[in-house]
Amino acid sequence: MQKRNEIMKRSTLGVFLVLLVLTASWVLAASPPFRIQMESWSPYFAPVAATVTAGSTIRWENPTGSHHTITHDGCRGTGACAFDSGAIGPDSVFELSGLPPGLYPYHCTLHPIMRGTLAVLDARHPSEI
Ligand SMILES: [Cu+2]
Repeated sequence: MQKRNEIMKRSTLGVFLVLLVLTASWVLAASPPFRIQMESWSPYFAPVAATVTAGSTIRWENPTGSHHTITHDGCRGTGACAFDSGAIGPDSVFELSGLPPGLYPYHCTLHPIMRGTLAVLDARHPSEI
């Protein structure tokens, strides 16, 4: 009887742990995207310097009346091009996820005066970029 109670306790703990992991992964998967708003006036992105942790989804929203792009600065030279949205129309969004930790300056190819920076931090080492 003693042994049976022990088995019951362990299996209850096991079920609890499985439920905990499932709940945690659901919460993480359901976390809302980090939002960056495009604007028609300086500094053109709000926030213009954004910081997120790796694994986050970043969503650029275009409430302006013009098309814009979200283009990593590496795309215009010989560097590595991390992302390039193509034209994002009015009232449209561009979502990005899965970026490795790093610093990503970006611009709009249609209006090169529009410039922003995205910092993706390693969640385990948030002080390093
Ligand atoms: Cu633009």
